[in-house]
Amino acid sequence: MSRVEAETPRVRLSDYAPPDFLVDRVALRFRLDPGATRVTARIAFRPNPDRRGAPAPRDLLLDGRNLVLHAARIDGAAVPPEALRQGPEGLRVAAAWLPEGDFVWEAETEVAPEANTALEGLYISRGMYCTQCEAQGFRKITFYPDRPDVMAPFRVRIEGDAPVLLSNGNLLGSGPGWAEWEDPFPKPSYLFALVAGDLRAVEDRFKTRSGRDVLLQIWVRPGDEPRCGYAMDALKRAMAWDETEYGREYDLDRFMIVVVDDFNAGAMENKGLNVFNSRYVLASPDTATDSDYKSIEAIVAHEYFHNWTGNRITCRDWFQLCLKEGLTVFRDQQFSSDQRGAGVKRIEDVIRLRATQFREDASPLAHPVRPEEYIEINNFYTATVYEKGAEVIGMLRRIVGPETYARALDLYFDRHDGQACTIEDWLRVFEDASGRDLTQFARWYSQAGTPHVTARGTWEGGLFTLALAQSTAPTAGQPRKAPLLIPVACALFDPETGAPLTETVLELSRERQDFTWDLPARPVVSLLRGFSAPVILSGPAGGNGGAFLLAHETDPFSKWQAGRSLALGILAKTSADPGAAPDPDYLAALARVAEDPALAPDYRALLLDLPSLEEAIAHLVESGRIPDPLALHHARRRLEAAIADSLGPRLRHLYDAHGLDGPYSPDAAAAGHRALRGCALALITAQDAEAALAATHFAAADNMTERMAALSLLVGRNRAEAALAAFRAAWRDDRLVLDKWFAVQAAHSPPETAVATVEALTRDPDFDWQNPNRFRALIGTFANANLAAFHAADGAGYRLLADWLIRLDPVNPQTTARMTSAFATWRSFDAGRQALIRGELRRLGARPGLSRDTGEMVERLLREADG
Ligand code: B3K
Ligand code: ZN
Repeated sequence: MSRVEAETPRVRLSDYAPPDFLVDRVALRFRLDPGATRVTARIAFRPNPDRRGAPAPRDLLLDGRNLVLHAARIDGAAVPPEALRQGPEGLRVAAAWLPEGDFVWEAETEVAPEANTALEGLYISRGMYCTQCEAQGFRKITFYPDRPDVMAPFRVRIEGDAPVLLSNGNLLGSGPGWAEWEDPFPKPSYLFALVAGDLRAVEDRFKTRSGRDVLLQIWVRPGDEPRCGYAMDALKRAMAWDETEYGREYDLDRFMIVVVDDFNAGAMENKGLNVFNSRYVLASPDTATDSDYKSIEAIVAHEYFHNWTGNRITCRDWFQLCLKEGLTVFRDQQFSSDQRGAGVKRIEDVIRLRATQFREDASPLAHPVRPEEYIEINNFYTATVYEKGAEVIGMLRRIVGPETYARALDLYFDRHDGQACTIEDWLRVFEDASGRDLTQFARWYSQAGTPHVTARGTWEGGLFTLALAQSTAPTAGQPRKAPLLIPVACALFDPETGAPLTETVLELSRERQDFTWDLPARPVVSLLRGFSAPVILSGPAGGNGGAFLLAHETDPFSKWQAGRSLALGILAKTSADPGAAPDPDYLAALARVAEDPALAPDYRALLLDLPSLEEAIAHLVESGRIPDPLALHHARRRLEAAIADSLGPRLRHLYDAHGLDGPYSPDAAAAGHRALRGCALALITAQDAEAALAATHFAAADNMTERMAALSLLVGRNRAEAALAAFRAAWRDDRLVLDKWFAVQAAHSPPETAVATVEALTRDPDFDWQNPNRFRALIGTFANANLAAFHAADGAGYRLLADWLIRLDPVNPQTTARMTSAFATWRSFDAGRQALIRGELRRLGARPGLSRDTGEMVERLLREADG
């Protein structure tokens, strides 16, 4: 069956073939109407010279879904019906009807944006027209070779009643009811965008270093203008940073961001016209938390950075997604690290990597950074492609060094500007810049699963030997794994003085490898400093678990990891044995760091923060045990209380010392004080006698960060009734804040009552479940952030999620499919829970008319168990 005829084709990397036809230019005309928008597309095609040898005849295959075709012409002449074959996936124009060389295809199609609840293609969000084309939404707008290796300049005319009509590129002209745009840079269709509505612009300007004056606009609904300041500031900082750090300048006369309320993703990097989920732009001290501000900065930068890594140089096919996403995440991490401090940023990135990507790698959803097949590509916008993709680049930079990395990137931009590229192109640039053979390193892109590295140290006769070994467990479709090239940053410490004796990066390339040093005494070893590779480290010499390292390590990540490992060990032990006392060395070390003025407040907050339940579960699973989420939840509570006991009055001192006077500022330093104070508050109120402080804190808070910190504690301690009512009354009309009101209850309600609370909230008149932000705030937060409740032994949590996925799937397959991943870890639990989850997955999978997005996810989730 051909691509356009098959219902659910499985697409394989190995089947890649270049397009038969290239596009020289595209002209689109939209006549907007909610129920019947007319799209006229004029597309200049040219046979691809690279396909000259390919077997004839070459039909013209155009992707297209849910389109009504009104007219089709080639070089101005109507195409007869017998020349066309339309299927659910597109249109085939028989080769016999095509001219020999270049030709212009013209089609008039009709779509119904108001009926488009999937939020892919052209849709309407609260009265505003909006598009989302990545990965394959353009085919829901017009017939087109909707693949990223077909790049063309676009000209767009929009006609409609809306006062503001926007598309990519530079504005050619506008008048009442129309506007014309031109994007001179050849781009793939997934970067096309159109927005129309009653919008207002917040404007600023940026002068590039070569002197180009760029108009910056953030388009919002009337009334939201005062909440764009931070995003605009972040944008200007990102533009300047990309010039100084990567030598990349902006290339159009204007850069626009549009804010929409209904959006499946966080944001989208359409050329010159980024579209953002409102939660990643709109912020004021009263409505956004420090963590919201941090995300806004990172995502605004990420989408802007795509202009070079993604748009100017794009992906040849969707298997190469990490080429743009891994690199752009790496770049946004570097940016945030420069803006806010490297140590804390690295730790936050590792926490996220472990919670999302390690979790995925340990599940039936494991796939390589460059996947090899898919049914629905939207299912592969994953932590593996994004976060592990970024880690792979970080390792590459470590291996070749920062100077060579910079030269390789210059070469990448010079060599590939305007092209659609592959991972092979990317790695070749590094080979050329460094002179190294990266054949083994390339396995990071093709081999799924998180490697386990074990370490053993022996000291004998003045010789210290570190024996490292690596292995990666089988994953779906990959029963046997080859050794990877793993950079292991390492330091050896003098056990007496605590001073580092040596600091180096070991390259572990074989299954087992010894490294030796002449040393007069046995050193203390710290491995994986800076988290130099995305691996799970264990073993006596490599556990980084000692109070010694918590005291003496100078690498911020490894110092933090030392404390984290101790905490995880305690949780594992005390969840199985509730009477066991936490390790006094750990408590003593924590008391020291809590008060160490040499450590920045945000870093101290991370040191004091306990591992999440998710992390504690993963730790047990990694060491071959079956986790009991509820027991771990209680163990975590007991450990909080024990820390509070042990720190005693120091906590109150921290709480008082880190209160800030004056107006709220979202900068990292101020946020650090709030984070440390929030940590102290959580520990203080872990003691029943002090619980009232949370209510006092809530009442006194003059910003959303402190308000939410207190509210989550009150909800967790079942004392939130009054605060929740006050919060809701104050923010009734603010959608983003109301999302927080739903989310805080979903995340923090105690396990005994959470399912009932969430069920009651689904009946709340403000539970607008078709809005992805609201659905994620309640259902997604419950399933991903309240694990003790979600994993309730009677299966009520699982049933609740499955019921809502069944309801959402026909409306919004993408958001549904994504949320099935809450079930990903199901095989880690006991037989009872496994049977319950399997039952829910089968119930979901058996729904008549299930979307291909969700169908593929359910199939992958069940595959190992059901063969
Ligand atoms: N490239 C978009 C993600 C699109 C999601 C498609 N399902 C945002 C980003 O990564 O920058
Ligand atoms: Zn991206």
